[in-house]
Amino acid sequence: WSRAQTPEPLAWNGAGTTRNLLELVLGRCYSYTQLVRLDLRSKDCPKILDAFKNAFISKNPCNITKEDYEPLLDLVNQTVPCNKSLFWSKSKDLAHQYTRVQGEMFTLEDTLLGYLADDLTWCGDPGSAELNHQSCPHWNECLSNPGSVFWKVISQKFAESACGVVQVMLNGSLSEPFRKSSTFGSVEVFNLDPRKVHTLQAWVMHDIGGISSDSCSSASINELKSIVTERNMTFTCQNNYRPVRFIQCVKNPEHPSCTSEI
Ligand code: N1C
Repeated sequence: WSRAQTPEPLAWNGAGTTRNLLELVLGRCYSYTQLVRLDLRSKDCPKILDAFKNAFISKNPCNITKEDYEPLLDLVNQTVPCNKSLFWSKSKDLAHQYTRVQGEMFTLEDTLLGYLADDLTWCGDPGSAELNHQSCPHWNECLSNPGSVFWKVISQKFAESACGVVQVMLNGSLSEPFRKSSTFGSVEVFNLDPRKVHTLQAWVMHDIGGISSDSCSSASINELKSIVTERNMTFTCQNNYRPVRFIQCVKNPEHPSCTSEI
């Protein structure tokens, strides 16, 4: 075989496709549908894997569109019960720890699509039907890459389908707990449907041991409040929502905020 018959894939600045990507996605699909959420046990995992692959295989990884993922979204088509959606921004680990213990609420990664892709990287190459394990576009190279488009489109669907009271966990240890450029600030807030969602409750969590401040009255949270109220939904905010604080306290049981009511 000469070199010319196995051309190098396009080179990008981001990490390449995760090793064993397809096995991981198929395994996660079986794990989710047969062990985690039995209400989805009739889903066809090999078909879901195929729709996932077809979204980006043999395509330029800077030209992926929302439409590329439509067949996958149509196959999965999962809804979250009203009052059970938990959005987050810059607080992923804590949000996941909370839903694991709480048991009834869903972050996007507690739905099948988010579960399949969490922490994975994937892209193909226009010149071949292979995955590119060498490199994938970094978001600063192009926004229409397989990962960014995927998270954007599934975040949009997740927000569109929310109903009742919805929650968002924000990171109060950052100077801007709410950022308009985040997925939560740019996609999710604007895709909540005010005819279905009447209230957005923000939980602003501060790291234990960091400086404690009243983030709910900060300029950043006020910006979120304006967006939500202008969209005809009620906004509420709590610093250090206690059920989530208890989870943080597992690692810091002696901290004053864990031993008293404050
Ligand atoms: O940009 P963010 O957070 O505000 O996005 C979080 C927000 C959540 O409410 C989720 O529903 O948007 C959804 N979401 C994910 O679930 C998700 N899992 C993994 C958005 N992005 C997600 N990722 C990856 O983390 C993805 O690569 C994206 O760029 C980051 C966003 O993290 P963030 O800035 O803390």
